[in-house]
Amino acid sequence: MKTFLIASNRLPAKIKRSEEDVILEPSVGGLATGLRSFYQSYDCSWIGWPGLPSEELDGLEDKVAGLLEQESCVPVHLPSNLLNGYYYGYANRTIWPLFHYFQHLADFDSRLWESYREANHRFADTVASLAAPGNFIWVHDYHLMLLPRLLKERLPDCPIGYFLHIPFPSFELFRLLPEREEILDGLLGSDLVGFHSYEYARHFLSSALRLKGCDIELNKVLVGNRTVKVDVFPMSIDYDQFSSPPDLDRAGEIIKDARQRLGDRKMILSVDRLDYTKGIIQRLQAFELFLERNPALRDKVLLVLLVVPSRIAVPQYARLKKDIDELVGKINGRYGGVAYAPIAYLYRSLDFPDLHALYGMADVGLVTPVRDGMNLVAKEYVTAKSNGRGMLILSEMAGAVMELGEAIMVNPNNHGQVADAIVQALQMDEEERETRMRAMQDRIRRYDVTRWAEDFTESLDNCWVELRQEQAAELDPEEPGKILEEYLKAENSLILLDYDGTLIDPAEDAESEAIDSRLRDLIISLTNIEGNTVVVLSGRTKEDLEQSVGSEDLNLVAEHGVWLHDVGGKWRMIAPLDNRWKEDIHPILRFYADRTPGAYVQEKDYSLVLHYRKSEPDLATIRSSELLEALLPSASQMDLDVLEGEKLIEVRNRDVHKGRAALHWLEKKRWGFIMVAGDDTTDEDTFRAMPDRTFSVKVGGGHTSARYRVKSANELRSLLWRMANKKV
Ligand code: ADQ
Repeated sequence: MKTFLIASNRLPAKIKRSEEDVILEPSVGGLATGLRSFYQSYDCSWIGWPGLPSEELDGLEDKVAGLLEQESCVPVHLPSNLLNGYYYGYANRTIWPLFHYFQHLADFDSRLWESYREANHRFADTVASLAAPGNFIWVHDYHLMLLPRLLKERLPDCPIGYFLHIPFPSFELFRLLPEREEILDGLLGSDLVGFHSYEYARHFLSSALRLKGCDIELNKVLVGNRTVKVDVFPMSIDYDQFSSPPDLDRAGEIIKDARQRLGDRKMILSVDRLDYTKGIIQRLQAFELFLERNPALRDKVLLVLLVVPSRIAVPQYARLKKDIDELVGKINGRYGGVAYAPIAYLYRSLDFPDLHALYGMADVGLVTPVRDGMNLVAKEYVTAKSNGRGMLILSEMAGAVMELGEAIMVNPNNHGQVADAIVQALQMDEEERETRMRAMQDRIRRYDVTRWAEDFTESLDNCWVELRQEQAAELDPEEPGKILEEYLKAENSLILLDYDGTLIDPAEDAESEAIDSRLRDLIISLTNIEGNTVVVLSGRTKEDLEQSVGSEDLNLVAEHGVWLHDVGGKWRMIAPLDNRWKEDIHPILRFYADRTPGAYVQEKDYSLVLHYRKSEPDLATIRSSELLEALLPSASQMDLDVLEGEKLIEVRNRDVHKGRAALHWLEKKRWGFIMVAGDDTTDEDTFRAMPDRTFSVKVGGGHTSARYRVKSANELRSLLWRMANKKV
């Protein structure tokens, strides 16, 4: 059985003080209930803060640990000064507002950040002390965004998944965060990062691209020699629990009260945690407008406004509570009578039977957050209306809209639209309500919370298997083992080396004359060893390549295989080539370069290249796919290959590639040892053109057909130096 370690800020059970003792209470809330069945079917430990500052548990730590152990929970104790900076501070006063697009409420204070970092380190210490190689680690939410990286460094043999329960904002917002790069680094320590919606995943990828310059292949981010998968897992609820009939015997007085007060009025239900993102003020304003515009309906409805206390220690929440109290008072004062008030306001947490019964009674579920990662209340309400007799009004700004498209959609800031939606929901005919509600219920049933958890963990498992396959080729330049052994045994060796990205790192080594000259020494040393044939293959022009490595005493390939140069010989073309096609293709490339700031066209003897390394990445992606489409018809007519390289598109004669050029040397004799090293897609041609026994080495991350991998150009050079020094 797999072992899972789950880490989240809160545990599924919370500690409460009673006199001199402590007791354990189950936590409510989506994550705790959602993961319960998953949690019970695996060997799991849950690591989190037990809900009280450590000072309040002084002397009771053993008792707390014992109680939590019975629930397979392990506490991370945090003192109140740290909690203030980490939980009430950076998590809820910086990240929460910023990620929900309330930028004006975000507090950028480096002291809060320090606490956040410290708390994440404490979580890392606890998780690392419990983990064994092969354990699966699942980190949750915005409180612990640094944790994946801290764990990856200490537990390289554990798959790490991370799920964000709130929106990931657009790059324009995210870039405002002073610690944006540390946060991204933290998240990119995971093997799998999950979001509720595609939009959040897209924003995350865009930030990784723009801020870290990471290479992205579809939904995979290449980080050094690792791949991080990014995917969408819309969280759901326990369908069976909410779809079963409410247990009215267990429901309390509150339900009796509600029935009496309701009479034959229709009930509109609003349920949220106290939070400015939930749009409670805007909802009340819209309800007021509804009452104003519809005098005939005034005494026919009751809005039950249920608000759960939350984060009241954060000043904005205390202020919001006051504003809600006042607005409810104002509306009730204006539209209520002696025996009736249009809003029944409850500021408390309800037990499940009460909440469930209220969902069952409500004719309309009014869920209008101004921004919400998902919103489980909407799914709970729809599921609880198994008689099909309710209607959901849902904000476009909730992540849940993607799955609840049959609800009446509203913009929560458009009070007129929300007021009209209430009328529409109240007056909708039975058949239409039922059809819409059933469609939503079916979808929630198919993807309930258990499916969600399984989907995430299976996906993490798959990532790990893929990763291990990729890692199987990892080569330690200091201990190259078989590769060196075979090389030393062989009487004659063919060594084919790509230049940019393989022998030199374009970011770190470019334009460095010291590197160029040391590299020349290395290539010459290897070439001078008896029996060795070394070839440097490049996409550069022959002039450019000569300038970097010289030419006289080297075997070289320029322009991806158009030009060949043998030791002591002259440059010659691989085959007679025609380049008249350039007249037609050049204007197309230039047209795209002119419309893409930072892009330019390079003309080589037998190819044309559009470079866009310096362009705005999103625009470059759009333009390059447009360009590929525009080039396709001409390319097939003129027998040209269109190639996507590292931030470039190259057009060249078909069948001219490094692989073909490599054959020129491969076919010269029967080699005892063959090695090929490369870093990008153009080198994959060479890897594939070689016999199976070839020692192919990929430099850096990403998919490859090579057998081995080293992390960087620097590592490859170390390996080559060892080869040069061992056999002199
Ligand atoms: P929340 O912001 O807490 O969660 P939500 O998804 O609506 O928002 O979950 C609230 C939970 O609290 C629901 O399960 C609901 O039943 C319960 N609840 C609400 N009022 C209650 C009351 N008075 N008494 C008892 N229980 C009550 C965050 C993100 C969301 C995301 C979830 C899950 O902000 O966008 O959907 O995580 O990922």
